[in-house]
Amino acid sequence: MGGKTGDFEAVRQDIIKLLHQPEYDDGSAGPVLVRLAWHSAGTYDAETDTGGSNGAGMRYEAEGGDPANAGLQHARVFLEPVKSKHPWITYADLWTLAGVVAIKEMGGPEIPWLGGRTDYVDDSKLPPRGRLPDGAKGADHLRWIFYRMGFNDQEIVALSGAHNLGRCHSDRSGFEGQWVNNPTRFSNQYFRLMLSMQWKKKTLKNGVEQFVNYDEDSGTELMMLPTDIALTQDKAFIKYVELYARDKEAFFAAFTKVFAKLIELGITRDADGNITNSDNELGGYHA
Ligand code: CCH
Repeated sequence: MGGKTGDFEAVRQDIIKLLHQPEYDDGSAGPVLVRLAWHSAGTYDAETDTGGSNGAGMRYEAEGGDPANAGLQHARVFLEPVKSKHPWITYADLWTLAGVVAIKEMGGPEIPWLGGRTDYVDDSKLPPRGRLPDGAKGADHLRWIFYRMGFNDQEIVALSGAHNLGRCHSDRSGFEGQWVNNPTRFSNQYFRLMLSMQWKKKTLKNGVEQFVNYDEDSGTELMMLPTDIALTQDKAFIKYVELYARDKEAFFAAFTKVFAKLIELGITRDADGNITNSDNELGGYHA
């Protein structure tokens, strides 16, 4: 049965139904869907107004084949039945909506989301590769990447809290393991563990360096990327790490705001919420 054009609520319900994936990772498609939403939007460059979620460029090799996007085909495949059932929705809307729905369903905040993104690819706005962050780097790199999108230090830290979800896969990024014990539950545990545990550098068999801590309670080895640890080594960043570690509500409020901003990068709307820089007639539908 096909969905009614513009019925974003029906799409939401079908995304919720596909989150449970017993054979996949930790049993949920949620984390990789959140990463898909983020990478679809995180190519944005404020100065040239290029990149961003409009256009769903990851469908094509130039962007989809960027090594930074390795593994995100799993997320796109999970969503394909939803696209087939609701063919009127654009991929750009579907990917961002799936991220928002997944966060909510995993116990996170309700993030405001508006539809209307286009799948029209404007060749002059195609982002070059290399716009997404490299986990092997440090605070300067994070600022260089996220300032380009128009974020500040507080927003960088809040966004990083998404690493409460999911895991690293050695066959995707080269890093391996999860940040927290329950990687399908959205919380501020990532910040708490970052401060409370002793993180030791470890070189994996593939030569990749990350930080690890063996957790005796659960018998699991948890990990942090060098970019995660960089948040604790920088005077401006650590203030927000400390705030979000002790105040879950403050983190949820900040994350809501900054994720909503992320998925709107490069999109302009009129007062009614209708997109003014897209050729999509669905602009402005609220879900
Ligand atoms: Fe991330 N992230 N991310 N990340 N990320 C990875 C996985 C996830 C960086 C690197 C990595 C954000 C910011 C950064 C998620 C959400 C967000 C992985 C492992 C690397 C590496 C990929 C793999 O091997 O599968 C770096 C560097 C930054 C710099 O800030 C932001 C922002 C968000 C969202 C708001 C999520 C979720 C995952 C888990 C994916 C999964 O498949 O489980």
